[in-house]
This record gives sequence, structure tokens and C-alpha cells, in this order.
Amino acid sequence: EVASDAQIIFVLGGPGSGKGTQCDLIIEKYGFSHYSAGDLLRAEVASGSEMGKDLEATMKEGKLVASSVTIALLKKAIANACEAGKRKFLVDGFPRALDQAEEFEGKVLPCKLVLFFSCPMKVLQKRLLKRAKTSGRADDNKETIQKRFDTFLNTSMPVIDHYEKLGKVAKVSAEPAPEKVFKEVEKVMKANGF
Ligand code: UP5
Ligand code: MG
Repeated sequence: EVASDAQIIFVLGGPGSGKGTQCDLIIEKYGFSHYSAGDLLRAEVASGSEMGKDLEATMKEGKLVASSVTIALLKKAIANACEAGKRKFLVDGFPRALDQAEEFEGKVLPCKLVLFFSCPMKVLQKRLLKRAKTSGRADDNKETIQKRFDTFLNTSMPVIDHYEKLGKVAKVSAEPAPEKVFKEVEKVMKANGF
């Protein structure tokens, strides 16, 4: 079971905005448990399961997999960590659509904070094309990157707008170097009692 006193931060931002990079830095300093929805999906693909084949095809199109899949993976991971005594969680790259946010909050827990990494798409494209040379990620190619951007702008940005209205969003520019971005993250963490 997910503990009712668990604290969840949604870490959001466009493809390549540095969600994973900043989560690593947050873990080092603040000792959170980190779950990347994308990493959990890629692990499922790598397992070679039948479901993994469908997931791979969806991700290659830059589309969103069914929220029942991501929520089940996240809930299981968070519940296991709660049983091991963990209470602070970074949920990276989820929710990516408004209905996913609502479903997660109903089935798991409301988030305490949304950490939003903002960055122009031009900068993100450059980063992802560079990473494409070594990442081996099936969605790191020019065509899929464009589709990921389209999905982000059309479907995922409304999630940010929704939480902004609730006063839960801390927006940080993801354009400077990682250490500089993290300085701003530290301010946000402090302001939120971490
Ligand atoms: N880098 C990082 N920070 C930098 C900085 N400040 N300055 C310069 N360079 C910087 O970083 C990306 C690259 O940029 C790296 O090379 C890094 O060194 C450099 P990273 O930290 O990996 O950024 P991140 O935001 O984590 O990028 P990622 O590619 O993981 O973002 P996506 O949101 O595209 O990928 P994700 O894994 O979350 O999702 C992949 C796909 O899974 C989705 O497209 C979708 O099909 C599916 N999905 C769902 O369907 N549902 C979900 O809930 C989640 C995923
Ligand atoms: Mg990532």
C-alpha cells in the first residue's frame, strides 16, 4: 500500500528538458526515491514481454501509452518503497495528460508539488539529437522527437496549466547548465520545506 503520509513531487518538462538529470541531483542531496515513467516503460520493453512490444510501438510514435499501464507500474513501485520505509518520491515524466493526473491522484495520492522544467523546443531538439548518437533510445531520432514535442505541447502542457491554477507549480528554467539549474531547484526545495 502507498502510505498516506508519502510526499510526491511530479517532475515535468518537455522531452530532453533534464528531468532525469535533475532527479539524480535531487536524490544525491535530498534522498528521494525516483521513478521515471519512461524508464519503467523501457524496462518493460527490454523484458521482451508481449505488452512490451505494444509499448515500444507507441513510444516510437511519440504517443502516450494507456494510463492504466503507467499508473500500475508507478503505484507498485511506490507501494513497495513505502513498505521499505520510504516516504519521499520523485515521479519523473508523469502525468502527461490531464486525465492521467486525475486518475493518479484518485488511485495513488495527490502530489505535493510540480517541478516544471521550462525550455525552448529548439534547445531541447539540439540536446536530444546530440544524445541520439549514444543513447540507443528508439525514440531519439528527428522524426520521433518532433512527435514527442507535439504530444508535449498539445496534451501535456494542460497538466501544467491545471496545477498552476492550484498553486502547485514551481517553474525552473532548464536552459542553463545542469549545476545552475540545480541551484534554482535547491531554492524551490527549501521553499517547500525539504
Ligand atoms: N542535458 C540535461 N540537462 C542539461 C542542461 N541543463 N544543459 C545541457 N544539456 C543537458 O537530458 C536529456 C539530454 O540533455 C541528456 O543528454 C542530458 O545530458 C542533456 P535528460 O535528463 O535525459 O532529460 P529528460 O527530460 O529526462 O529527457 P527524456 O528524453 O527522458 O524525456 P521524455 O519526456 O521525452 O522521455 P520519457 O522517458 O519521460 O518518455 C518517453 C516516452 O515514453 C514518451 O514519449 C511516451 O511515449 C512514453 N511515456 C508515456 O506514454 N507515459 C508516461 O507517463 C511516460 C512516458
Ligand atoms: Mg528522462
